[in-house]
Amino acid sequence: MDTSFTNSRESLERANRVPESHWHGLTRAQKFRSLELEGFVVIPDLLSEELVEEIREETSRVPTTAVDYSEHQRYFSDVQWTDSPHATSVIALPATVEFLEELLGDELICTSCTYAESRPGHPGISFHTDAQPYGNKTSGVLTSSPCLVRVLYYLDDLTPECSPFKVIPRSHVSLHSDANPYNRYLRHDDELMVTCRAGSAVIINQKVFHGNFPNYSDRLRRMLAIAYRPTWRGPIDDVRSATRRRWPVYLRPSENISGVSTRGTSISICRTARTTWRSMPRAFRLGAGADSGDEGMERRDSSSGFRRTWPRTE
Ligand SMILES: O=C(O)CCC(=O)C(=O)O
Ligand SMILES: [Fe+2]
Repeated sequence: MDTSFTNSRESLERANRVPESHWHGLTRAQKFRSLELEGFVVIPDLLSEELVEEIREETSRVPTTAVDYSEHQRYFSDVQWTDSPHATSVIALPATVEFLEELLGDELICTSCTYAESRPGHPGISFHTDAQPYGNKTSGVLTSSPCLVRVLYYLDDLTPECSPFKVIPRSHVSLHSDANPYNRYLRHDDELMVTCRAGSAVIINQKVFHGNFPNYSDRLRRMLAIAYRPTWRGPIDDVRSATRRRWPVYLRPSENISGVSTRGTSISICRTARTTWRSMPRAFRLGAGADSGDEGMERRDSSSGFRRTWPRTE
């Protein structure tokens, strides 16, 4: 029985990789299809280099906490309550908000804004889902909405050695008990390795099994993760509205949520967010346009040597 809890360096070379060029030039419909059917999509170059640099600077000041399994994987929740205007502005990033509003057909509620650091020596995050089934309270009531997407903005280049993202496409639609959201896996025959440049984002359905590979590089790998749900699909319990906080002009506490809970707050993005955002300094704006080109890709099944194409064409 293989009881290793990290992916070996050699195994990374055999990983099924999605060529970065695949994500450039996808139409919006193809992006929706990827997110809905495969459970994830990569949107390249959403944040400009200047904005990424500002966010790195702001998040270098937040007090991260290590996870129980490694000193090298660290988190800080609720970035929006710190003095981090650039990082907070990303919650209302027009390109993402427009994309998600169309995807979900509703106004958005932001349910979390988290910073994560995978330092050199990080062993990787095993496959898991961010979905918390009804009744589970370990991650707080906000993760209990049955319809949640997370936008994982990468602040450093993801390369095979520097904790690339990993995902099991379509795992979010499985009805099998293997897809029990409490399961964890180190590897899976259908897993994909996803690399991308700093400033790009991976958007996931919270139910898809995903994680990251180890950081065998000598550099930091940082991420700003922002979760959203459509307004109508609330969590299982009331959420406290954060009325006594100071709010940036483009955000406001959610008005449709009342009552008290022990944890968390929700944030609505004002209808005017996009115009306000556009009048912000240049550094806040989108990065340069992405290259186009929609190349197919090949993947190698590491166990059999059998080559398949991805994405699937059926
Ligand atoms: O670091 C990543 O790419 C994924 C992180 C993740 O899965 C999480 O924080 O829940
Ligand atoms: Fe996750």
